[in-house]
Amino acid sequence: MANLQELQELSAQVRRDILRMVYAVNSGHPGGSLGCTEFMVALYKEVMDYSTDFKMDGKDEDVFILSNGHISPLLYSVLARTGFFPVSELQTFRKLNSRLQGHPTTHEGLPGIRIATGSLGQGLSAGIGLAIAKKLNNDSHLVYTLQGDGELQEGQIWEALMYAGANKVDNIIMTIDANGRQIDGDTDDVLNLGSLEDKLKSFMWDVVHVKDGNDMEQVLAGLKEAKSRTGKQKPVAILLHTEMGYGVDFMVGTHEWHGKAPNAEQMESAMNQIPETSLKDY
Ligand SMILES: Cc1ncc(C[n+]2csc(CCOP(=O)(O)OP(=O)(O)O)c2C)c(N)n1
Ligand SMILES: [Mg+2]
Repeated sequence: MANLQELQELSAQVRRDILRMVYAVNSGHPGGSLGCTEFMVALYKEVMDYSTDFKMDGKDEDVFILSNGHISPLLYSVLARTGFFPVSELQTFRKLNSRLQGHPTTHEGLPGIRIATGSLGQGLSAGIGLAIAKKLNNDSHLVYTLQGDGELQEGQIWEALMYAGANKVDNIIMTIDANGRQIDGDTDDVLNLGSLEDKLKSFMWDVVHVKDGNDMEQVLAGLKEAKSRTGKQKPVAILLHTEMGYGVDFMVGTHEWHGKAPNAEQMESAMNQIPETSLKDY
């Protein structure tokens, strides 16, 4: 178990990784990656039970699916820094023949990746299938997924939500990155999602709120609460309220950094705002 300060230090180093990866190739998605950093660090450092000796079938361990695959820089950094592959491999992000493609893929064999994601809307269905397989195998571990809020506009999500609720798939925890933003603007303007809590409850899901998804203590408490609600005949959702671009002053308050790399001047400013930690840059 890491203490709060260690988790915050790792979060800072992960944020540097995200920015350095995206800047190096002048492409990628910093906004959502920075916003979900506390969540992913908490999940992999404190919550999930898994082995870094990677097995594709995920049997007898907790599994995670990044359904909003565009925030791959965050996943790659956390996987590397929890021991799935060398941290130095982060420098291959988005390069030809790299195992770290722009969106996670499986055929390059990167440890920690069990499904190709990035075509939005699919990860929840796969997660529900995995959760049902766990029940059939008498495997009491959990399945975790992360969805973007804009991603929820995909029709397949609602079919999956309906299925899991009706079939009492109570060993899955789906987290929604409720940042209120997506590629083209605010979710309220692009396609208003209404009350997600009401919608989820009407689909027979249990709902946990994390008011500030960039506050490590709140994220840890929310994940703990969600875990305690599994096994009770309902799938569990976490509404994680985050800030897109969190940690870099000019990246917050807008959707503009959803999928854009900083220029040299902006990068210098961002790096000054998040100094290198004792964990060291890759
Ligand atoms: C099926 C599909 N349609 C469109 C896209 C293009 N796309 C990539 S990210 C994105 C916006 C997603 O919004 P959200 O899930 O809220 O992610 P955030 O911008 O908050 O990171 C879109 C439309 C895609 N990847 N897959
Ligand atoms: Mg969003």
